[in-house]
Amino acid sequence: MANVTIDGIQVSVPDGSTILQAAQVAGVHVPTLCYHPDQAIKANCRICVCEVEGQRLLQAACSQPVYDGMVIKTHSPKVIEARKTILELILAHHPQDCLGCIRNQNCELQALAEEYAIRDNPFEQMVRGLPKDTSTPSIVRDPDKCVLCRRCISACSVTQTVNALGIENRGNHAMVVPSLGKDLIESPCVMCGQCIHACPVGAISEKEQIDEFLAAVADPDKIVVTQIAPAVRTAIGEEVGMATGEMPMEVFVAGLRQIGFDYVLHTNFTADLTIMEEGNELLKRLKEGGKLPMFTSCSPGWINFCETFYPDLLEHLSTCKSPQQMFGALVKTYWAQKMGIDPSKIYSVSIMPCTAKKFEASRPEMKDSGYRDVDLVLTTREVGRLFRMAGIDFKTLTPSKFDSWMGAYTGAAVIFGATGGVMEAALRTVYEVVTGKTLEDVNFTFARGMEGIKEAEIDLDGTKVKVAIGHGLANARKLMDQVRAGQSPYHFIEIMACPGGCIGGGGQPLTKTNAKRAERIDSIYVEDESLPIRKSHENPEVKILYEEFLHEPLGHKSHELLHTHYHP
Ligand code: HC0
Repeated sequence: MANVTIDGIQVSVPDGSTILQAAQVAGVHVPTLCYHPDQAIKANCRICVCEVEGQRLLQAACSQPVYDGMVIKTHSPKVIEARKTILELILAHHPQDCLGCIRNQNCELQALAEEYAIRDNPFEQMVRGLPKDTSTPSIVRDPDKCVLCRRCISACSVTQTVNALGIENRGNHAMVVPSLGKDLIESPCVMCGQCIHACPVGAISEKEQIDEFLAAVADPDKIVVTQIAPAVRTAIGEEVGMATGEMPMEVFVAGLRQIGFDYVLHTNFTADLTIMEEGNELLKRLKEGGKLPMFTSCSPGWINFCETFYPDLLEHLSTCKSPQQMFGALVKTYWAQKMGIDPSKIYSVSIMPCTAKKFEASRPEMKDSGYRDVDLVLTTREVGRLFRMAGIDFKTLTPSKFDSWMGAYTGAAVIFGATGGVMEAALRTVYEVVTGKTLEDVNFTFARGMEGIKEAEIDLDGTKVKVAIGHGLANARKLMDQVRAGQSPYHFIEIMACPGGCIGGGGQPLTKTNAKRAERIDSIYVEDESLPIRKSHENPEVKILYEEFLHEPLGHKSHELLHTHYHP
């Protein structure tokens, strides 16, 4: 242990701790910018510099290890002057358009400028005037705003092993650029949006489509219908001043009606439907000798990753469309018929935790209903903005129920939002289908939690099925390399592109920590346990859908509307 003194406070910390870690133990705030709690230390911004007694040069708190007897000043006049100069230099290269920036009031650089009372910048403004990269349907890059912290590069290369971003040139000319091309669309970017969570400023953001939504709501010829992804409710409250998980579902629904949706339905309905189709597909492959292991196919960042890096393994993917796209295909066919609504008037908007969902909805083949199946995808953050714009007071809002025919859901659908949830939901159904017995304890706890790869062997009355779960694409890569090498022991693998699953999706309220992801996951399982039905095959509206329209899982209509193919 090392005994150190920080701003007069004595603390004892493990050997090898950094000044920043020791400051955290002492309860002393040291500002940071390039530092990210989930990433390796970069120490390139120098905002965290501190004064160490006996040393001439200021030291970066994020990288400098402490030693026994070290005396540190985190806010001496010399330190404050250095931090102000660093900030002024960064701001001299940064556009001063905070009012119109997507990160206004949620920007680490803006917060630092306020913290250090930066007013008149003595350095001349030298913004480069680089064009925005709007080449993907999901993510926008504004290179002028980049502060070169490299957090996006770390998220993309280490967390996701995608390597779509790199650094070009050195010194004043250094730039974060898409690899292999000029624009992001030419790079291997899978559009997961983890770089957005990592970015401290507005240099990378979702492709905001609030104006398209407002135009649709204002159009009297459009019937605006929404679906809400399983992971959204747990986090939407964070956008409007509530705690994680605090927003009750029916209050959320009431809020959506307030901002102009004509009908509020649920992706959870098609999550239950996915289990019916995917569970039966797995059983068919097990019985008839199809490609195994079978991979889940609902996370579009994961699909992009598989298509880009493992095109030789595409046949392992379930042919099921994601619940978002199953919903899109059904809302303009089955639901329109049932409601007596002209499908050409339906404007189908999904609310998703995911930036890659915007890309998925725009895939040319996603129009099996005869129309664009999903017209618009809004992220959780965009809906948060719409709620704030509408000035909704969620404390006084009268709760409202989902609309019929595609609004009912079970606990199994709710848990899709967390890593392991699709697997657990599938097992709840597959067990009962295979054994014909009632599953008394529906909790497959091996599937839960933030461990990168989880696995188990499930006994289905004598039939042993080996399953694995990976979240975050670095973990997916490990599982995929095993499959490619012919060494995978599994029959069924769930992959979600984002750490924690969809609760950590690129469109969720910004977060940097696994602690926040775990909190969202906890709230998902609380909701699951609170529901009267927790098995997908018991969803009453899904039963009606099969009776009246689809007739059977993997049947002709299902193949037409609910299944797809992938592109190498
Ligand atoms: Fe997900 Fe989904 S669970 S991918 O994470 O399967 O985004 O929440 O909407 O479609 O249902 C995201 C979340 C979904 C889909 C569902 C799946």
